Amino acid sequence: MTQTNTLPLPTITAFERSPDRGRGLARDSRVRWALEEVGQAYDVRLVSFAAMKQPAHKALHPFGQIPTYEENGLTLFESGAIVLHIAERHAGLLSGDANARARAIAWMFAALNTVEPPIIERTMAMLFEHDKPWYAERLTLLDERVHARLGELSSRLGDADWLDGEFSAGDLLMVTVLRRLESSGLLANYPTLSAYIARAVARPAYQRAFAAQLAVFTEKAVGG
Ligand code: GTB
Repeated sequence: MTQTNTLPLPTITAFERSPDRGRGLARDSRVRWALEEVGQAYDVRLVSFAAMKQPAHKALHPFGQIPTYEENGLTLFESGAIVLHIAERHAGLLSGDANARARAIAWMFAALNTVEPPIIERTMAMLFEHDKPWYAERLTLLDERVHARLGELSSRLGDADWLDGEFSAGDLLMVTVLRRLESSGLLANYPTLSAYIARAVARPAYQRAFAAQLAVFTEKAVGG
């Protein structure tokens, strides 16, 4: 008798109802995109805000958030670690050349450690501090910090398509981070970065990932 070894698909978690209303800004999107880039099928378990804080989910994610990733006995949290894991296990997101691979990983850290924090801080201020008397002054400061990073990133990218040679997991994370500014108007001064984002989101893998997360929102909006 022939035995077929069919491993279960990796399973990620995502918002049952994403507050971004299907704009693909929640961090499951970067994991979906990475899986699509490498051609790995996956399952999704949708979780409510309440369920995220329950022990069953906290056993997967100590901070009670999405995304998580489960695969054949391995459970991961932190979107950057999940994308790195996917990139290390499959071809397509990290170069075979050791130095190029190390540089791409540096860009992954840069996206999450250097570019994302001022963007998140600005978003948090807009959400939670807009009624404070010092809000306008603070927003100016936060805008300046974001502009500093965008200017530096734009200069480095120059007229290249991607941050370091071929498209990599570094570009994938950087673009998901930059996309969070799309409605802010701050990208308007950086045509180089806007073109970079446009190039990345035109990738078929991105389009599939975006459509998958949008389908969750549409289904929930229609189905209640
Ligand atoms: N560092 C972690 C990672 O990279 O995985 C951060 C994970 C995280 O912030 N998860 C968020 C979450 O679970 C969802 S992505 N939040 C629920 C909670 O903490 O209780 C962050 C996010 C949320 C909403 C939007 N949006 O509406 O535009 C965008 C991004």
